[in-house]
Amino acid sequence: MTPDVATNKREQMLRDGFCVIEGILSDAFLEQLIDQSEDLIASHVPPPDVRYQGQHVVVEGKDNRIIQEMLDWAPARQSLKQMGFDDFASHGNVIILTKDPGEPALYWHQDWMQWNDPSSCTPWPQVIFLSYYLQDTTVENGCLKVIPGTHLKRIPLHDQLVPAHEQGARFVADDHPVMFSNHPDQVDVKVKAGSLVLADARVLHAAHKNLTDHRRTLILAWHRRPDTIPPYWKGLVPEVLTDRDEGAEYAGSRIPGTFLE
Ligand SMILES: O=C(O)CCC(=O)C(=O)O
Ligand SMILES: [Fe+2]
Repeated sequence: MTPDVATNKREQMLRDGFCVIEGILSDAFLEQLIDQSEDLIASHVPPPDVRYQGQHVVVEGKDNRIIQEMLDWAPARQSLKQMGFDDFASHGNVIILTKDPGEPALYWHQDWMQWNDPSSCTPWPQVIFLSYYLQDTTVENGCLKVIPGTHLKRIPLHDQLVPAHEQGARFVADDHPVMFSNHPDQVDVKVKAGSLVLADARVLHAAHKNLTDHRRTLILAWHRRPDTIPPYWKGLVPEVLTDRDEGAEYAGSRIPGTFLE
């Protein structure tokens, strides 16, 4: 990545809440990840409540050499570094998420779990996911869709959603008119196998149904950075952040409150 491209990607992360870095995995490592994920999936029984996310296999890097190699993947770390994101550290594990042929869409949601904390207002990302897609993705096989800018700006959809995952969304009917809707501002994130999608935990995202005959797999790794102002940030720092009580305990919440304008 040239320095200009890296700056553009960072700006896209800050403005839109996501970006794509193409061709990050070598063909050989992509093959290894496909084989490894197929093995892990074969010995896994997905609980019924995660059907909108697919298999949902959680794997610790310390238990799996290939997964650890993915978490340490030098081209990805290098890209993060060029973007000024080198202070993001992985949680040490991944989630393998799939859509098998015929499987339903994933509902609209965001994954930020600290909406009572003023750090919800950072104009830069604090928690991101890195998703490696192991197949080309299209609208037909269940690609990701994102509504740009919703990590920082409330839209009417925010107030119509059932809260994500275990907080309710896993239990909605698959014809829910809001959770599985199309939105006029959504972007379909169609990528080539071996690409990396970065997204801010706060951005609204979902995934299409898989209408094809082939499994679509991604390996997602959560990453977090320290509660500091990133060195690249030259803009104003919101007062709620400078006033934030570092010693305070902020009760977790998946529901955006007053910190999402
Ligand atoms: O399946 C996908 O493409 C996205 C998965 C996701 O966002 C999630 O499981 O929270
Ligand atoms: Fe998500």
